[in-house]
Amino acid sequence: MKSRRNFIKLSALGSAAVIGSSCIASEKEKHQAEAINIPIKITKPIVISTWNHGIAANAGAWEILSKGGNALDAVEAGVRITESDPEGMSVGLGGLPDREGFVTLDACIMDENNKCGAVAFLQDIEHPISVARKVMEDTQHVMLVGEGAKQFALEKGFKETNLLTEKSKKAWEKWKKKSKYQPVINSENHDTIGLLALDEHGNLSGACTTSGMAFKLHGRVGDSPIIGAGLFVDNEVGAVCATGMGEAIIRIAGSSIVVEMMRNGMSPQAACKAAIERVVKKHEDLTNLQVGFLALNKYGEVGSYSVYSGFNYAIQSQHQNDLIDVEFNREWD
Ligand code: SD4
Repeated sequence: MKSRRNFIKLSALGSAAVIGSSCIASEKEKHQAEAINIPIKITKPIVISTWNHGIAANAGAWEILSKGGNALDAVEAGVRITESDPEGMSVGLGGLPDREGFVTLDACIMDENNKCGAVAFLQDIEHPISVARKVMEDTQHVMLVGEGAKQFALEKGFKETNLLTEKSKKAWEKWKKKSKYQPVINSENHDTIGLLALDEHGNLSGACTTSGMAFKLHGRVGDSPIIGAGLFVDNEVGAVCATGMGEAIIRIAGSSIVVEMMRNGMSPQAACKAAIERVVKKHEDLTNLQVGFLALNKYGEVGSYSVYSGFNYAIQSQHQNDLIDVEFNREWD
């Protein structure tokens, strides 16, 4: 897939907002400005999310954010749209199954108070993100998995749903003929959805939800439900989500290190790039090893970087509604 460093304008909503590292001031300058009470330009509310399906998800989140709603409600509402889309074969309903033919889902959510909830290896429930939120709000735990997560969801009133669509079943049957165990990423330009929002009140939240790698081993869990890997939010600093080969993201505690790099003064763009450079450095064999990070800081500045070309994200604010191709370390052949 060839890279396009341009971005696609989805609608003209007035003057362009500042994107990525090219904006306003360094962290140090901002802190100095804050200390002497110089107002800092903050882009809020704003929502960003991974891949093409982020456009529809952002629109759902924007419904809430634009009316002064909170980031937590917005991130949940946004990714629920992707979870319900049977055409998306990497999230929720219609997700590609594991190699035994089971659709197993991973999701997590995190709010501005470092509260978080997650589910992993969850089956037959259309909205794992909402189950993750219930884990966060109604239990003393952070993560529930497998049968326990499903039982919890049913107790909370979620309905059992067959998530394996005819289209995904056919794709699995085709795959079974060769049964080549090769994780599939960057496929058809839509994958895990990670969505981050900064609301009008200046609070950040994030959500991440996926059916994981297509035709994975039964029981495999990726980075997406793991707080600090697939998602991390610190309201003092920023929010980060990841997409791509979950194992590589977990190995470097991906999203949390991007947040820490921003805490230490890096722009979202520089922090995502540095984390990708770490992924590259730590893996000898980069064949098919796509990883992308997407970051939003508390000033509403955005950054993103990936190992290979082909990753993009959607952004929506009062100033823009765009799909942006991400900078990368190398070309996808
Ligand atoms: C996983 N990170 O399960 C997910 C898959 C993904 O883009 O994000 N693909 O490893």
